[in-house]
Amino acid sequence: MKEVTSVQVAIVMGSKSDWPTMKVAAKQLEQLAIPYVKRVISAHRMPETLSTFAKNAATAGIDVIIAGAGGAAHLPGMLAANTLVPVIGVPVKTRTLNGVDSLLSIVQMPAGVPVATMAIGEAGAANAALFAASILAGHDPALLARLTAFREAQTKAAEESEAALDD
Ligand code: RP5
Repeated sequence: MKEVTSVQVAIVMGSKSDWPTMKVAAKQLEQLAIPYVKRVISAHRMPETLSTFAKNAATAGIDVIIAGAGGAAHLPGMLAANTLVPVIGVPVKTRTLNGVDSLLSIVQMPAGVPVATMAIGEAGAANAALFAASILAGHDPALLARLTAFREAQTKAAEESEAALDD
């Protein structure tokens, strides 16, 4: 079994302005006790840094990359182009086009370079963390137990929510 390293997930965002969205992924990882690093790496403003980061990700012990970007959101795709570490893309909601631009930029990858694209915004960020957890849980029984408990608690909360409905 693979040794669990100190950092398993990298949360990468194109701008500091993406952090309110990507923080949701960070909090979800923390809830599941998954170690992560967070980085601001702009595909357009920092192309050399992007390339170096992605090429070194696997040897740095990163098992999954969560990449959030908005607008012409090339970050997840360009990370995926430079590494075999799985990349999960989060389309950040934009002021002008509500994140549909981000979604289409991230999801429409050419065959051969996959990005697992989540929903726009905070739901996508939360699910990116949970998707990363599912990937990692295949080799980590303790994480699998935490993820199972998360799902069970979620189901229980949904079932109990019915009792709080107004007349
Ligand atoms: C993208 O451009 C970033 O991911 C961000 O969502 C968007 C706007 O960036 P800022 O102008 O706020 O830095 O690269």
